[in-house]
Amino acid sequence: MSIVCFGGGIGATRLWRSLADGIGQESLTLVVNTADDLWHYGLRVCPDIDTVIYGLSGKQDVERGWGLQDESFTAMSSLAELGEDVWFNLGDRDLATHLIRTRMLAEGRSLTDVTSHLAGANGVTTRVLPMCDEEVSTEILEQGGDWTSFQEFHVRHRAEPLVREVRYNGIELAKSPPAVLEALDSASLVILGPSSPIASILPILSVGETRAVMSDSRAPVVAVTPIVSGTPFINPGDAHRAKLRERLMASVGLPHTAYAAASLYAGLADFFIVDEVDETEAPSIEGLGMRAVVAPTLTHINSSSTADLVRAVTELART
Ligand code: FO1
Repeated sequence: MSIVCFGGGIGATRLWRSLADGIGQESLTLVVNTADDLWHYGLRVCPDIDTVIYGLSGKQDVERGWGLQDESFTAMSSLAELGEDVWFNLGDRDLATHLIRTRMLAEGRSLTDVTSHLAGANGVTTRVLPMCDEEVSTEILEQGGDWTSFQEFHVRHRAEPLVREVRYNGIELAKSPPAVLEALDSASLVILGPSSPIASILPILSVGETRAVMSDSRAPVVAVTPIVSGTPFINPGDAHRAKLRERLMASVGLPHTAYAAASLYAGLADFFIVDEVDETEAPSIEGLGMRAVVAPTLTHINSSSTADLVRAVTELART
């Protein structure tokens, strides 16, 4: 069984780890959003790619949700001592990843090659592919403000401002990497992971012919809801990410509901996995032309549900 998974960082990685444990890392190909990426002090930082690699390697600081365990921020403190406005924190161990990536890109290697190297260096055998090798940057037009980079909106402004518009700068020049298209051709299942639809899934679907090839492939497409109503936030990061999702959904006139997320995948997803607490939305989701599958999706809150979610997903590969 070969499963191709589309997703962003933290939310998706929780499901990828469960799937890797359930069916084996070698059965998964992860296509990761790179529209969150940024240049920071001359280093190329790829938050979603690094979150996926760190998460699968077991080195991720799960509490923080990004970066590495046992991390220190000495370099950041030194920058602050020199009068810098430090708003985006790169840990001392995390810096090694960005130094290697920046050097390899400067040598002319593709982001696909760099990512494969970094996954291997971290002992990750799952294929981790960037959505494209070209630079794409999500930008946010804040209410009463200017166009802001995604990370400045998300981290510096804490996703507080209302959002008027979102754009993916450079998306028109982005091409679907051959490795992504080959993975889709041989997939027995495609999963749209529980990530922010607008910040993480739609950028991937907007690259080149990725969406068309996915539609034409015989593999069923399963979307896993990124939104579960009434979710207890186990850490401030989850509340922050929920606010980010909500602001971005509102920018396209959508409420922060499972049905609204499903509506963004109409015409593409064959199945939509909705959490048990939102079971009442299942009939309206089916009205979008996709089968609603009710399953526990908050595996990070009650890990006992992990096996049920993995089973629900993998059973769809056999349909
Ligand atoms: N998120 C924060 O809220 N504050 C940070 O200072 C921060 C730094 C950071 C550095 C590397 C990295 O890979 C991720 C980092 N993140 C930080 C998380 C990041 O904003 C998110 O992982 C995604 O971009 C949004 O899902």
